[in-house]
Amino acid sequence: MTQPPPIALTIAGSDCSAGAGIQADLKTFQHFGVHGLSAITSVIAETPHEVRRLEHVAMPLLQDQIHILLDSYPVHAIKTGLLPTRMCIIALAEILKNHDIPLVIDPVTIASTGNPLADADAGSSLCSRLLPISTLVTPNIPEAETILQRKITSVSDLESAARDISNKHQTSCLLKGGHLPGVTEHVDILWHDNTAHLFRHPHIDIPDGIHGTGCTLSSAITAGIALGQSLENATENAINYVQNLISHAHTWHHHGKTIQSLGW
Ligand code: PXL
Repeated sequence: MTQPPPIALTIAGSDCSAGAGIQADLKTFQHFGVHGLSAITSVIAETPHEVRRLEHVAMPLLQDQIHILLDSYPVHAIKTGLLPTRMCIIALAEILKNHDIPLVIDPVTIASTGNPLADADAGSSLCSRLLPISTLVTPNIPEAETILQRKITSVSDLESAARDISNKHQTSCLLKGGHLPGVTEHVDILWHDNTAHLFRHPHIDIPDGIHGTGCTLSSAITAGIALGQSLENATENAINYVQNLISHAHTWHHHGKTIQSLGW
């Protein structure tokens, strides 16, 4: 009899254009040979260029999606994407603290268009309730600046910020350096077990029409954890995967406009 694949659960928003959110997470799990499950927090009518409407799923329905999955499947790793409200974060923390499952948090609050997706007060609950029970948090620079309430402007700032987030919130931190201006090489820093691990990769221009790189990176790491990889190996594999998807991005022409996606 063949071994069944390990299972990963994503708890995130639905992006109908399927470049980010739940849809990106499930495609990523599939790529790595991990069986994906999903619990939807919000439904968003959007493309990479526009967020038109968003509605949050009622709390009992969100709770039941997670309860029925955790009752029924041996889940090996969980990731969270868009957690839009304080109540949603508190409810999730209450459920997850009773389970000993590795948890990866992508602290997303805005779409890549800049539109807010989460309530303004969600971030502080994420830090106080969810980060302390997580295995890894994966902020980009703006998200890390919000968590720490200070500016990050250099590679040495990146390292101290990853360390401080990790120490302050009792978790490991992968701080993505892609937003540092004027560099030809990017550095992502994983602060884990009191050590900085640096991942360097060449700058690739990310076209405006691409979204979902953050969702994809964190779900690829979650897949690696579900497969039993170390955090360092899972991170390295995930970064390579996302770099490859960016360099193979697709472009379509429709109604006189262009629309793009990662190169799934
Ligand atoms: O890229 C961040 C993100 C996360 N989750 C959902 C999204 C987006 C961006 O558009 O739609 C559901």
